[in-house]
Amino acid sequence: MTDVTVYGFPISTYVNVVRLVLTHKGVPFDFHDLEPEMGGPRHLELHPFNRVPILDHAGFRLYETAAIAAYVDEAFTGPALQPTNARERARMNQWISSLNSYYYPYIAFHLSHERLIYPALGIEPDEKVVAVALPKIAVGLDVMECELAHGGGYLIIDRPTLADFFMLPTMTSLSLTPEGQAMLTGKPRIASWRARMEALPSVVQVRSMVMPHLGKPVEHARRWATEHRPAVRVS
Ligand SMILES: N[C@@H](CCC(=O)N[C@@H](CS)C(=O)NCC(=O)O)C(=O)O
Repeated sequence: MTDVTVYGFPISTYVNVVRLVLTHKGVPFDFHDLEPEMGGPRHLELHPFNRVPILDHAGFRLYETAAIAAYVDEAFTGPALQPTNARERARMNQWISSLNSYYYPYIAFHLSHERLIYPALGIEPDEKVVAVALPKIAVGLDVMECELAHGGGYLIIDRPTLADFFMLPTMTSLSLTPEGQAMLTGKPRIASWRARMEALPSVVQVRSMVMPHLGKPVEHARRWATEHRPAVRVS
């Protein structure tokens, strides 16, 4: 029995951040697959901005991954995932904000949608969108490779924090594209960090939930091609 439910679709990057955080904290939860209801009245009642994930804890509903992750860390026992030191906590929040602003948009919305999501639906990739993303992704990887020199094997301290769990699904998504594989070559600290993260029992458990869905078409994503495909400027 559990009073925690995560709503989302199975391969969603942000949904998997929440599943990782809950699993690492040892919090049992149900997963409600919203794929058939995405954009419909039931989904919009849960999330007025038409996104996922949504968390329900005993009737307390929350959306926005950063809010959910901090709530889960504070509302449940299990390993603390936010440093108490003000500077370390600030760095963790800097990573979460950077993921939202500089990594996820170019890696997910640009590269992974064009290379993985649209082709699985028979939609032609837009090479201009990919071309715009690649230099932005390269900057992000350089920053991460450099920052990993200072931590104790993880992004902030010598154990995983929310920052590591925010970054992992997006970096995995990158590694599934040919361009991502090429860009990740020659980034030894990122490779060690990914190997360390992948060895965590919580990550192994969540990965087994996601694997059966990889490569399968995400039907509601057909709408993304017209609704929120990045507009690129051709110079
Ligand atoms: N700011 C939101 C972003 C969530 C988000 O963009 N989720 C994606 C999946 S990874 C989504 O809902 N996509 C569905 C859609 O755009 O139709 C958060 O942090 O939770």
